[in-house]
Amino acid sequence: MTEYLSTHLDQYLGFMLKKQREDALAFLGDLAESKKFTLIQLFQILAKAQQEIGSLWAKGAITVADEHYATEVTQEAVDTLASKLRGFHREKTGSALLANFVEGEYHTVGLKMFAELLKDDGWEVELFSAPLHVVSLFKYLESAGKRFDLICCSVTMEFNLEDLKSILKILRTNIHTKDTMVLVGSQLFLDKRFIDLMIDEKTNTPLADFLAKNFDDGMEFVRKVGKR
Ligand code: B12
Repeated sequence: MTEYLSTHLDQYLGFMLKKQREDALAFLGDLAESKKFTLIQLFQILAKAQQEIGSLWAKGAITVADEHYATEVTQEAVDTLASKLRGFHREKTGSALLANFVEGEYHTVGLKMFAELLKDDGWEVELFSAPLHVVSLFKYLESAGKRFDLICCSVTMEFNLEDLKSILKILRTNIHTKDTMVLVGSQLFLDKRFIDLMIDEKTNTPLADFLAKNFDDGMEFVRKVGKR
């Protein structure tokens, strides 16, 4: 993150820690209206702020309630910023489904932000941040007669990786999804150990088409595969 962005990060964080929700949202609204920043840059500020909140919580410097407060503000900020900055696209880039497939995964802010980034890039997006069981997904695809060009999911907790791997194996073989591109995003992929785990050990093939450690990575991938 550039020094310029990190000053804004400190200010946003300051408002959240002082429980100044209105000021936090107004501050971000002004940044959006200045037209100096892209949506992805502003989301990077929010993501960094959330990660900082996590570190403060882990150190015992703030409470669980403080952390929940910050997350509520950030989720509201995602909607506010997206509605202020999203471009209009007559031509659709493609269709994407974003879902939290793992029942025990409660971290959903990254997926929500990525959904907005895709919309901003012209994708038709359906987001399911409450856990969506693959069986329900397949029933939905069948009854709606739908196919998506891209499926995105996210995982944060290491203990959810095995469940996610099983789900990706099912997506790879099911008639409704086997030809769909699959993108997984996670801060775990900052560590190569976790990237190496994301293969089907039986066939030695990757379980996803791309593993993103941040939004830039993810957008670079989707811009390559999107219908142009
Ligand atoms: C908010 C929060 C929660 C909230 C989540 C609410 C919600 N609706 O999401 C709640 C309270 C539920 C929660 C619970 C827990 N949490 Co928590 N949580 C956080 C916190 C503070 C912020 C998460 C967040 O909003 N990040 C902002 C997003 C944008 O960041 P991100 O998800 O990392 O996304 C980036 C990349 O991963 C990637 N990405 C993510 N998804 C996707 C998707 C796609 C498609 C793409 C392309 C990219 C992408 O791009 C993003 C930008 O770089 C983090 C701190 C942190 N470092 O993340 C801790 C953190 C993740 N939590 C942690 C822990 C320990 C827990 C609990 C176990 C606490 C407990 N004792 O109960 C539980 C586990 C719950 C579970 N089973 O999932 C630890 C995890 C440590 C670890 N790795 O083991 C962290 C790191 C805090 C800490 N420093 O210790 N948590």
